[in-house]
Amino acid sequence: MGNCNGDSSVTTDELLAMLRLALRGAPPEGCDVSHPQAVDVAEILIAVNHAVAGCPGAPTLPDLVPLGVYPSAFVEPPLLPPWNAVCVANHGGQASGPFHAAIHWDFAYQAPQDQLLAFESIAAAGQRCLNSSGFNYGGVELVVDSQDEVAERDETNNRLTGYVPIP
Ligand SMILES: [Ca+2]
Ligand SMILES: [Ca+2]
Repeated sequence: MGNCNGDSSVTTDELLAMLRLALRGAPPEGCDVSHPQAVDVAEILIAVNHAVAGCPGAPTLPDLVPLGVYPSAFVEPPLLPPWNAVCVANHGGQASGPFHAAIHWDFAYQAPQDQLLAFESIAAAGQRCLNSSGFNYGGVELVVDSQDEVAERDETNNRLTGYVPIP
């Protein structure tokens, strides 16, 4: 809707062409209009929404989301050695490319500890678990793409806090 040249995006020019069509009833250049009389305000609003949000089916950015930190024996398939599995999903429409995830441990029994894990690319709608180095339990904060290497659809959902229990 409103996308005249098939490039999966709606430009201002295409919106203006729709407005002209609505006002004059004449199809704009470059548009294959199958219902020349039928452009109305509702259709223009849909086109405006597409211009703002992107057309349905258009390629979207990756979106990394932290799933959790678990004892490695609890993920499927289990990771060895039995340390902590750090699991991340990509809810976006494109592979993420490589990125880093930062883990901050808040222990009751020793000084806090920070770890940085290097992830390989995660496919669109995929997920991946990496083994951390060493087994820890306690409060944990996981931040995916902590070094801002991936442009994401949503940059606000990259942080998760949790607690890894003593197994
Ligand atoms: Ca994200
Ligand atoms: Ca990012």
